[in-house]
Amino acid sequence: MAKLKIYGIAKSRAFRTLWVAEEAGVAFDHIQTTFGEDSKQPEFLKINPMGQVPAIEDDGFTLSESMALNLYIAKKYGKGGLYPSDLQGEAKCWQWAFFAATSLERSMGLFVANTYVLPAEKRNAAVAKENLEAVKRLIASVDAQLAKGPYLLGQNFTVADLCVASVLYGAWFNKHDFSATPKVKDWLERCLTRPGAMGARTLREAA
Ligand SMILES: N[C@@H](CCC(=O)N[C@@H](CS)C(=O)NCC(=O)O)C(=O)O
Repeated sequence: MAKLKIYGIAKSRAFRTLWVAEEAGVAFDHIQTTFGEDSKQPEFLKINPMGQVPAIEDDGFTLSESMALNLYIAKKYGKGGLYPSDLQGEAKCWQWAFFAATSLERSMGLFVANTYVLPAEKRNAAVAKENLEAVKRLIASVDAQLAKGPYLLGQNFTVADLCVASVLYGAWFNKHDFSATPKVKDWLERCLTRPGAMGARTLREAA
């Protein structure tokens, strides 16, 4: 069986894929495709026709979308409860993966775009403010969940934690003031200092 291939530099959303692969303990080849020209080349478009990273190739099977990659790799290769074995636990992982991608990441992206990324004349302060408030509310909902147990699904770290923590890491770790949500602050620290996360962080922070 061919080794799992992960496409995408660690500074991209491929950070998530590298982290989940480290957590699952699966051997992989890291192909450092950039999200510029590299990801628009015909060879890469065969892997991901959307021309985006991350993407994987797993023994002839191709997949893209970072949250789908997290769930697939955790389910296929994870051990020790990284991916719950019961349907309800599994569905909770889907819930947090969708939350991370469609609520948290969306609002974070709109805030960041309208605060730093867009040229000054294109930034919309009202959109930035509205989305910062949304992000705070979403983080507060994670904090409320963590009042019930040390991890999102209860006692143990799962791919649900990885989906949410990896989105928060991208733009917020070390920058956002988490003092209003101390459980999230503590949980993020625990998630992002796991050996699996440190492996992916080393790749990202050195890049
Ligand atoms: N929803 C996708 C978004 C992927 C995405 O936007 N990737 C960026 C890098 S982090 C990219 O490849 N951008 C280049 C482009 O969109 O052309 C996911 O979560 O994987």
